[in-house]
Amino acid sequence: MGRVSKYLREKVERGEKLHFTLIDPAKKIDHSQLEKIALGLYEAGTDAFLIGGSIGVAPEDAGEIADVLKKTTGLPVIIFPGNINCLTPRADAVLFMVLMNSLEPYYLMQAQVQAAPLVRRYGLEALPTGYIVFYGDTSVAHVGRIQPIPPDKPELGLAYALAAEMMGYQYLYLEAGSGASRPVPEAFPSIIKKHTSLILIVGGGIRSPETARSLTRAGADVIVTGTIVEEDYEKASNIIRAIKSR
Ligand code: 1GP
Repeated sequence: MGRVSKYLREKVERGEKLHFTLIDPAKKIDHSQLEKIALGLYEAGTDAFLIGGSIGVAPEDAGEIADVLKKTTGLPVIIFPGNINCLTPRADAVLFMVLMNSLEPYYLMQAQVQAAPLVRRYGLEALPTGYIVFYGDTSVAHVGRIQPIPPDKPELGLAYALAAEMMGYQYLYLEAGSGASRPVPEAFPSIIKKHTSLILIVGGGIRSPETARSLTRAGADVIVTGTIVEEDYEKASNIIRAIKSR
């Protein structure tokens, strides 16, 4: 097992709830500000950084951000790729994802085929991840040509989760979409946690400690926040503390 996978799995197996801080390299943050944010969130207890975005990520920006985050905090930096342009050898690992509810063959297997030789060449640790996007009105939904998941059909989410587990993925990311007006419904992590042993990552539209805590109580192992970090990282720190205190 790779170093990042071991780090995450050990925490989950100890019963810890985790938080990932998402930084989108397309949204320019200057380095001193980034250092300040990274340090603040590290002190609040974030467990790793995700870097990536749906549109406009330049690999050199992703690389620079990875360097700053690693130097400032020493935490794992994991690429959360919208496409192969997000790959940089300066990160530690990559969520090696299949966008399971995409209607577009590129996101089902061609992006992965393009990415795999680079992931190997860059020495990135691949974290095998199923990725499901819920709502149709977000950038990721548009770019990924998704078939939305009906929010009142958790059994459909479970079917995706079972398929992911049967295909050997270790992580499942339930995504509302960055900046979504509502998070993933709790019934989804709840039913999936009961019936699979996937590490469950939940993100999109999480803006309050209460929402984060309800989702972890429902079964999420990892909460991701991005937009709130950009808006006011103190608010993100409160979310992290809520997740950790439970
Ligand atoms: C998006 O799940 C992440 O891919 C985070 O979403 O920006 O809404 O926090 P937010």
